[in-house]
Amino acid sequence: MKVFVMIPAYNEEFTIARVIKEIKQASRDYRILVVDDGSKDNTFEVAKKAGAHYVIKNKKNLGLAQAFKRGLEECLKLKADIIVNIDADFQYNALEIPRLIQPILDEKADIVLTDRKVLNLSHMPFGKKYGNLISTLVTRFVSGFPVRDAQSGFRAFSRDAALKLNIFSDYTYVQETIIQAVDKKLKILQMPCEFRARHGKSRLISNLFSYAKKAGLTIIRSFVRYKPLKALLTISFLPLILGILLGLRFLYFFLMGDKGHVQSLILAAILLIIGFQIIVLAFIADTIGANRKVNEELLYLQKKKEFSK
Ligand SMILES: Nc1nc2c(ncn2[C@@H]2O[C@H](COP(=O)(O)OP(=O)(O)O)[C@@H](O)[C@H]2O)c(=O)[nH]1
Ligand SMILES: [Mg+2]
Repeated sequence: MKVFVMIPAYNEEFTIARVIKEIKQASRDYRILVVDDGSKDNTFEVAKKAGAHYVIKNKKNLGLAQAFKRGLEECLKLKADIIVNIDADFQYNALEIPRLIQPILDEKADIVLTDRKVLNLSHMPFGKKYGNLISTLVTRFVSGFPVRDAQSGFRAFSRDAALKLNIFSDYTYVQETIIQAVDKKLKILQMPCEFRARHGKSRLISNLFSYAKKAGLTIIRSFVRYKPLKALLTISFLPLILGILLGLRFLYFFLMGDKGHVQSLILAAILLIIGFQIIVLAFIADTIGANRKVNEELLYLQKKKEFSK
């Protein structure tokens, strides 16, 4: 079994060597791949010197999700059987990797996620803690999977799961991969993990509002992409219910002999038309979704062949 540990990194010269050292401590057999995403510091050189087996560099900063995608593809090309993703900032404990990959080795899971138990972390600021919680709850609603920590980057994937996942976002892959994995009926397990305090500022989150905006948009797009029927039918509820209530109100007055309230009748009609149109859109989107499924299956077969052993 070839285990690859990949590390997406952006300006992490101060911590990447420690992460690599810890991975080697966990096992000398793990292959280490660093994706330096156009760092402006010496991440690339430091990673090489620390003994990473493969260090690839994007000329330009393409964003974490694209670096993650490239990392997965490189590991697949290098014939990985299991791919572990760990961050470059030494927040996760690499000594936990053997425990993380065990369910995949035992063929009990396709993906293993970790739970940092953010609410119990004294070193995580209040805003980030609750931002994490909200994002996890939204991902839970969208995916229908009881995820406990949707933002944890410490994860393990079987080769087959890595072949099946397609990343579209530029910014963050964490929620998108969960929503997709559920859609693809992959077996997901979760386990608690250690999460240390960060040295230096977050490279991903400059401020919580911009994170909420970007991650929120990614989640909504994944929702509409993977669950078009559920997403659009949910949206259609609002105009439909308002339209029905207004219509009933008009009917009540009408039956009581009051011939007024024409404005609410017009508004009710508009709301009902909007609601029904969204339902029609939902079915069109669902049909397009069926096409996406066929395309993704073809892509999976193609990748499997291309990256085959
Ligand atoms: N490849 C790549 N990695 C990034 C980028 N931004 C952040 N990272 C890495 O993603 C991981 C998580 O980022 P981090 O700043 O720790 O986010 P936080 O822990 O959620 O605050 C770290 O390993 C970062 O080096 C980026 O633009 N590209
Ligand atoms: Mg971090």
